[in-house]
Amino acid sequence: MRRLLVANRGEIAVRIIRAARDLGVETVAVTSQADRHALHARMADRAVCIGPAVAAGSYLRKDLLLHTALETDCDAVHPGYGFLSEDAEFAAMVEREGLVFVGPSADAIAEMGDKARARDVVMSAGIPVVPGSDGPVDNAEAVRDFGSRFGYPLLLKAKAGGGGRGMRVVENDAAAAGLFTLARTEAESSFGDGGIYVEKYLPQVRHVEIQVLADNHGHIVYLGERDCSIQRRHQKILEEAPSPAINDDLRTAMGQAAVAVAKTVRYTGAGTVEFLFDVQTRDFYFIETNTRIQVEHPITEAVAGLDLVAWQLRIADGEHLDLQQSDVELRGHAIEARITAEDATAGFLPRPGTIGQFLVPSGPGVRVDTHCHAGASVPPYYDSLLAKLIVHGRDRGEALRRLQRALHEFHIDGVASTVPFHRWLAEQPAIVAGDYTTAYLDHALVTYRDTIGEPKGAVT
Ligand code: MV4
Repeated sequence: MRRLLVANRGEIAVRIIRAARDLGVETVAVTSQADRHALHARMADRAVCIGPAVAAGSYLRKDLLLHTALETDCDAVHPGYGFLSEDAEFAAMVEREGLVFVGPSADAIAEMGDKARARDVVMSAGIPVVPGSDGPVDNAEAVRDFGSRFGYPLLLKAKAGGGGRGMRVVENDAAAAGLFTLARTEAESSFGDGGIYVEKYLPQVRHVEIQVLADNHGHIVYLGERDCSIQRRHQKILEEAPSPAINDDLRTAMGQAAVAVAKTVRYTGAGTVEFLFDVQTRDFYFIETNTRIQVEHPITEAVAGLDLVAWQLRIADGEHLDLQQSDVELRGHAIEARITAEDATAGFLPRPGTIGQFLVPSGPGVRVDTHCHAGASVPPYYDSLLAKLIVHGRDRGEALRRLQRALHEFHIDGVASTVPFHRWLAEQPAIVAGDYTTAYLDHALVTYRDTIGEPKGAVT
């Protein structure tokens, strides 16, 4: 691989350019009109402006991306995360033009992209899934049947969804019809596919995902887990590796299950198998597989001592994994805080604009992945991620102290940021104790609003 098209923007584009450069691979960046002076455009060997600010006219334009890759004589395309990273058609288009798509095959993406089908495939491999419907359901009657068999609450999920998009909790029979219609129409408009499947809703769970790495020669390893339970409206806020709730036996069992899932679709590249961990029963259940590099990959890099993006490129270039499962050694503890341009004192409203001061933390065990700098513009067209603060320590206590230190060194003004919110969160007893579930943050946000005295009527 000599030259790589980076089909993304922001911090992940910067991240991919760095990994490529470390491997001696040249990079071509693409930008929208709004990103012409962005850091990723300045860092790449070449930058091509491909369209207007709106993603639909630029970063999502498969034809323009492919044309640019061919025009600049690239050998491969890295999609990053979001945008086209899990678009099987784009992967197929890239491969059809003789370029390498840095990710799994289009078939693997398609198979894991249908969340209902993924459940069936995984269930047939003997891996535990949440009790749920066999494939999509056609009407509310089927939902009520399921409710009478398995009990409420239930969760309606879009088969073309994922990441919590299009999920609806059904509390009882009476609510089934309305919510089914709502979920179906939302899925139809959001994903062009109204298919809905049903699962038993597990309220007291942790969201624990396993990182897998597979080469094109049949070698697969798992690299431990990440606990991503601290989410607001399915946007992850804080992630950590390892999970405070998982011991070695569970880690091995979930890791082996994740490798088995990867094998069902002959997975290649970096992938993440998501589970729910029921803290009461200590059972885990497969929920979905993400066929892309994830935002939170740096905490796995910190504890495993690997460069996952470099491995994506090396695997795409045909390299063999040079490590067996027995070589994988997870050391210490890492935590990531996602810093976004949102005002946590006003219901996390996005507040784009121009960055003024941008003082970044550093020192032992501190990493900041960002595309931002003083004077940079934060456009309103894309997600509001400003930076990822990743800390690593010998144990969870040291990682937490480092997180608190680094957050107090971090200063951003000119745009709103969630740094003040993260300073507060990092000191909350449940976070300090590592004792939280997916239900934690919604309640904690009520406390936060009281703490800062936000007007009660504000958008939550
Ligand atoms: C669930 C669940 C509970 N029960 N499925 C959220 C995103 C996607 N990865 C799957 N997710 C969940 N699926 C069942 N059957 C809980 C989550 C979940 C969650 C749900 C509500 C609020 C925050 C959450 C954070 C992580 C996972």
